[in-house]
Amino acid sequence: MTNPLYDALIAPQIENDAPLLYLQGGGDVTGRDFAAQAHRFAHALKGLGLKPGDRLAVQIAKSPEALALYAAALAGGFVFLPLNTAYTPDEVAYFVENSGAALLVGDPARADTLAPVAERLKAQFQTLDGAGGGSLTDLAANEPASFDATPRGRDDLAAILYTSGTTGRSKGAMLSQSNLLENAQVLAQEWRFTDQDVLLHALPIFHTHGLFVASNVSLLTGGRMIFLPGFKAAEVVELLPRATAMMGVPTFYTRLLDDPAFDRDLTRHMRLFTSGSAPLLAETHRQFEDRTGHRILERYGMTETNMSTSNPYEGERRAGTVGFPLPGVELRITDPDTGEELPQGTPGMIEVRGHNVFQGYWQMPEKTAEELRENGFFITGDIGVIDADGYVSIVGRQKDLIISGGYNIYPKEIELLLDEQPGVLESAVIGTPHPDFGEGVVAVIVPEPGHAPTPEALEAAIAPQLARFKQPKRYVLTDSLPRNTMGKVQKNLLREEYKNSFTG
Ligand code: MCA
Ligand code: AMP
Repeated sequence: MTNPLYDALIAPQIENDAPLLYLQGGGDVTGRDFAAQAHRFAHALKGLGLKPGDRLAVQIAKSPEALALYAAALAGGFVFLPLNTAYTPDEVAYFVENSGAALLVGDPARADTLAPVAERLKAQFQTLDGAGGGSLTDLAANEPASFDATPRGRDDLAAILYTSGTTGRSKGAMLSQSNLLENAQVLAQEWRFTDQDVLLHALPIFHTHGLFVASNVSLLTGGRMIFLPGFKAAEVVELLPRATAMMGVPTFYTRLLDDPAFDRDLTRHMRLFTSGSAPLLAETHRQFEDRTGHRILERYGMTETNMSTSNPYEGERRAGTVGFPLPGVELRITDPDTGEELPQGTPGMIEVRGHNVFQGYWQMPEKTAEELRENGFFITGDIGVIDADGYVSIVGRQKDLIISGGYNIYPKEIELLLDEQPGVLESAVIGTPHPDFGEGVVAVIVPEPGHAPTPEALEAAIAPQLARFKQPKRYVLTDSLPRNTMGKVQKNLLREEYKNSFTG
């Protein structure tokens, strides 16, 4: 028996003496060194008692070692569970508890708050910092540089990524070996990735986009990555001349366009820019083409489905659309109320089925049943329409979700915290146009009679529990919330009323 993902992504690096990762400020990591580090980590994890199928939760800065830890999880058959570095210890605790993680790896700078979380939840705790140091690296230091990969089947879980629910807590999307491998193979083919590519990698590696779309595709095709800890426009401008491809969220592209140094010359030898995770404005698409001559290739995906659609590599990349279903993916538009398929040209619920669709939510069979039909179609919560040429456009969302700078923010989670605060009668959290993040979070607060809670007090109260990027960037007080006859808050009216919160 083999280990399909390890065999395809990591094993080819064992004999690779060429650079795999170019690092900021010079220096690089060869494929051989990367594989050796992954193998040493895999031994260390086994030494800690982790068994195949155990969940390995990590909340660590992006670094070559962080990627090697992902590779180690693949090698050992551990289920990789990456977490946003912005999450507070309270947020991390939920993921560790819900997944029953055997080990939490966190930044040493946060050990004083994360170690007690792990201890309370009976998980082990180790550290790894952004420079690659920490207790896990120390443990691994004297381990062998080779490792016999644990056999895995195509349906075995490779990763669990948490995604928030419109109601209730986050759900762990279970992704199998074949979900990840087949999607990477399709993307590599569709986007023409080869071992000649140098991918400028500035995305975080705790989400689908940076880990499975960017890193997996590059590893699969034997290319190299300029591996940056995060996105800084000036740095990207400096490094672009060494790259052939870049993947980004729309905020990357608007920030690049804001930089006067970003021009046609800098991107002359680039062959591909892709965008996803949030809607790319048709206006940004056009400005980008005017400035560089490149048409950004927009694609659409979800944590539960990896990538489902893409604009064509050859052929028209149509602004404002997410292109066609990928090979091996079926996409249909249905009536959100009845589930009946709708005629072409009619907007409705996007449902997808194929190799890319996840295995269900971790230990939440009823949630899985609500969103994954017995016939294999996954109900995305996105409203879309297919035009006469077959291009899919996303025209809205049925789920109450804000996407800010490519991060998903669920209003319910914030409203529940705000509603608990003294002086708050009720609240509604909405997303309104934001020049940098696409959408920005606005909290509309109805105070209790005689109270006027201040933004400062509200912010201070929710900060310990909520990652910074989820916290409202504006608070407004109002007398009452608009409701329909069913008593449901009409957020569309609020979005209209406060639409100039960040752009006015
Ligand atoms: C940072 N801040 C944010 C965000 N990022 N606020 C709202 N939304 C954000 N996305 C806050 C910081 O906490 C800080 O708060 C202030 O904004 C300014 O921070 P700044 O230094 O400008 O931020 P940054 O470090 O430059 O980050 C912006 C970013 C980053 C580069 C756009 O958010 C990012 O890398 N986004 C990519 C997300 C991504 O990979 N999504 C893929 C999900 P203060 O100053 O007040 O303290 S996967 C997915 O969605 C599906 C599957 C798909 O299709 O890909
Ligand atoms: P996540 O739950 O983080 O995986 O986010 C997935 C959601 O991001 C999708 O359900 C869409 O609402 C949104 N999304 C991803 N790509 C695009 C895109 N190209 N255009 C519009 N929305 C997108």
